[in-house]
Amino acid sequence: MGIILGYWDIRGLAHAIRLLLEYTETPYEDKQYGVGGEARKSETRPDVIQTRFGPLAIDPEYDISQWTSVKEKLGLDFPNLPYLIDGERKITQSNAILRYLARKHKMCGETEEEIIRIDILENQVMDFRMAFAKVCYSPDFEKLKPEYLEELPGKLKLFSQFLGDRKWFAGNKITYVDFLAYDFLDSQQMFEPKCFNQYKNLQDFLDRFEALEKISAYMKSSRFMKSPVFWRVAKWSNKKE
Ligand SMILES: N[C@@H](CCC(=O)N[C@@H](CS)C(=O)NCC(=O)O)C(=O)O
Repeated sequence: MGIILGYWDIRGLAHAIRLLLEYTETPYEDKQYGVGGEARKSETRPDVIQTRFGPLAIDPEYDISQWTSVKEKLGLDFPNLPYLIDGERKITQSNAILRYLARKHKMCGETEEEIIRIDILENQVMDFRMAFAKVCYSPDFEKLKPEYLEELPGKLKLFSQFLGDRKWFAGNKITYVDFLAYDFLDSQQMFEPKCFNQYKNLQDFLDRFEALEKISAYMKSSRFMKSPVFWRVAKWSNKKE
């Protein structure tokens, strides 16, 4: 049985994983859970799901039963999305999934310096994307957006300095954190198209990543999902564009 990646039918935390699966030419089933628009039928289904930026209240008009009806039945230690099932191996936590795939392809860094850089960037990207998601899911989105945009150049400057003149974030060899960084930086460019004008090395990094043979082929395929980045309750990129 091949690998199954389970996630909502959005880009979200699955994007970097899907990109890595494609880059490594790993056969996989992209199991996507949709959200229905019909009224809820079950009284027992929870109204709130826990997300990485806290509990997310689900409007009663949304039907998330495609996921909740199987959530506890998959044999996952900590049932969540995304999950990856590879035979007997059942993994949740997006970064654990990325590391699992990356270990198979020696994409976790080799030297101590590379590994430190990977550890830093993995966690830094998660912090930044959580801050971004909080803004995009907030009912105060219109108020928070200008503040976020004001702080964005400062955040990107740190990425730009960290990358320096390296080809990839850890060094000369591509590693799984490049997939995380690509996903986050690309979403920032979608949010603010001019954001890399003063950070040429970040723009070059995005271009280099997209020019990778397998990535470029994936981006041209019908499997590729540029958007929605977020769930339909978000205030930005909540539908396919
Ligand atoms: N730390 C986890 C966060 C997972 C998470 O928050 N998943 C959200 C979507 S981004 C979800 O809807 N999970 C389904 C659930 O809580 O039932 C990870 O990195 O995988």
